[in-house]
Amino acid sequence: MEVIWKAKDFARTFRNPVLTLGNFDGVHLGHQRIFQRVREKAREIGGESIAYTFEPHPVQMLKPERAPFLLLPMDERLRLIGELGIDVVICAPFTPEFANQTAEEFVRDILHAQIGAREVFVGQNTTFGRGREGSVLLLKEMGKRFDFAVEGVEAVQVEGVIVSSSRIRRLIREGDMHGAAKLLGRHHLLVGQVIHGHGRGSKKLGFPTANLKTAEVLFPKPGIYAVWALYEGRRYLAVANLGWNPTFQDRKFSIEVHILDFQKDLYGQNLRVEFVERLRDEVTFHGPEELVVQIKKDVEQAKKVLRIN
Ligand code: RBF
Ligand code: MG
Repeated sequence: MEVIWKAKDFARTFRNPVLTLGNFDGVHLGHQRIFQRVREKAREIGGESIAYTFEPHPVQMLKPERAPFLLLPMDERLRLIGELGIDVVICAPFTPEFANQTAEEFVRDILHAQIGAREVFVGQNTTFGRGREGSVLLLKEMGKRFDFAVEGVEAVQVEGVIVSSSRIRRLIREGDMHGAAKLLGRHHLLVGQVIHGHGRGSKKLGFPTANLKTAEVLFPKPGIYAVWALYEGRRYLAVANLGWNPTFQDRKFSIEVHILDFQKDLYGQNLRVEFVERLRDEVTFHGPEELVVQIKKDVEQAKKVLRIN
């Protein structure tokens, strides 16, 4: 997959471009359906499939105080879009000037003049342009003028629930990882670099943990989780603790992962963590012995959960 980090004026021309437009935070089942339609149409007309997206997320620029924590950092979003078979992602720097374009200017100058879109697929509720004035309806009208076809793709429903990034965020904040996974079509993921913690896990408890430094994304509700740790293309059974280690009065929030049957030193390495199930709240124990008894139980429970997930 090719990534173009420019709003317009890219040198590249496209063959029969089939395009979609959006933020795609989470790359959830709804987005996946749109990408699938784009890919099918591109194959049908011998065109290139293109996703047009923005960085940073528009609300981060327009209303930073109201911006949600995102489900995925940009590089992960791109990786997932690539895995879904999209040929080109155009990632427009979302500047004040860019945000100030009217919806008509955006369609005329970028979708039509710059890209030469043949077909455009968007979610039914997509908005774009200054003040979010542009809609599917406007796209359809302008498509007649500039000779491209527009299709509003219906939202995906799972068990009667409409898949949306905001609903998924809510489930993750509540610790409902199975609920979130149903709408994402995959487990919620945190990616980070392993940094130095206290060294207490290995020395004092016999449960070494990799402490993660992540991008500013949405964290699941604090607590203990059964997780998959992904490292160098392999999946390992693991448990994670998101919290403050109250037993040791740490006060600082940390994300720690204990990988089962794993000895390697991971400092400085990148680790991906898939959250499968929340096991319990973090508890203040009377001392390390009590905590160790509980961690052993957590490990056993995580094994059960992960064997079937
Ligand atoms: N610390 C706590 O203070 N309370 C807990 O309930 C708790 N549960 C944990 C469960 C697991 C599976 C793991 C790996 C760690 C847990 N910890 C908990 C964190 C522990 O205090 C920490 O890993 C060590 O202090 C090293 O930083
Ligand atoms: Mg540690």
